[in-house]
Amino acid sequence: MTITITAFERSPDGGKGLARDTRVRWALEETGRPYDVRFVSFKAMKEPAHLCVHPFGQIPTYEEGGLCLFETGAIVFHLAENHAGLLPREGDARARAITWMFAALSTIEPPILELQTAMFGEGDKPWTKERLPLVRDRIRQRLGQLSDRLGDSEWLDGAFSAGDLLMVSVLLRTRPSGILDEFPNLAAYVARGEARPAYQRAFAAQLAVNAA
Ligand SMILES: N[C@@H](CCC(=O)N[C@@H](CS)C(=O)NCC(=O)O)C(=O)O
Repeated sequence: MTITITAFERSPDGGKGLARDTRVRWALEETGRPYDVRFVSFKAMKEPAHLCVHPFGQIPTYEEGGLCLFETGAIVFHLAENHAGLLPREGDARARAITWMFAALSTIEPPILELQTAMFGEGDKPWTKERLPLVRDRIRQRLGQLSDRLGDSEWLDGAFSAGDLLMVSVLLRTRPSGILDEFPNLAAYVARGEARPAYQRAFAAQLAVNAA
């Protein structure tokens, strides 16, 4: 069955791979699934045809036969559940890898998004100057805790998993702020993720569209 995802017609990051279709492309590449991409404009994302697939008018979405999914966590989980390569088979190890998926999206990503909102969405507000250091410190606190847990390990819990895929994807968003480089083991962890051939293919595919 053909898999179709949606992505920005033109990503605001110009192809740095920070738009969330990249993590879905990466999961598709890790699991060896071919896929098509339907590109949508910001305007089209808010129109009824797209809102049928994504109630919040965002990308990415995932369609396969009659199945329509949104939310990158759910899409990556769906792929990991149904194809080898992203979740351990053994029950406890699998549960721990899923825990890291949730940690990436519900503990690490929120303060990172807060910084983006503070800088780009509300950068002209009078409180921004005072707010930014607080938000940056909230990211530092979480990255410090993650750094302590990762230590010298290659991946978060044994072999590379969907937990690492989402964590690396989320951490990549801190790179422009410079905060990632304050934690050398996390910066190296992200670089290991980026070096994976599946990531390289995913990155190149989105770059080809956005750099064109
Ligand atoms: N929690 C959602 C977030 C999706 C999201 O924020 N997508 C962004 C692109 S990376 C988007 O569509 N932004 C445009 C908008 O919200 O209007 C997920 O993980 O899929």
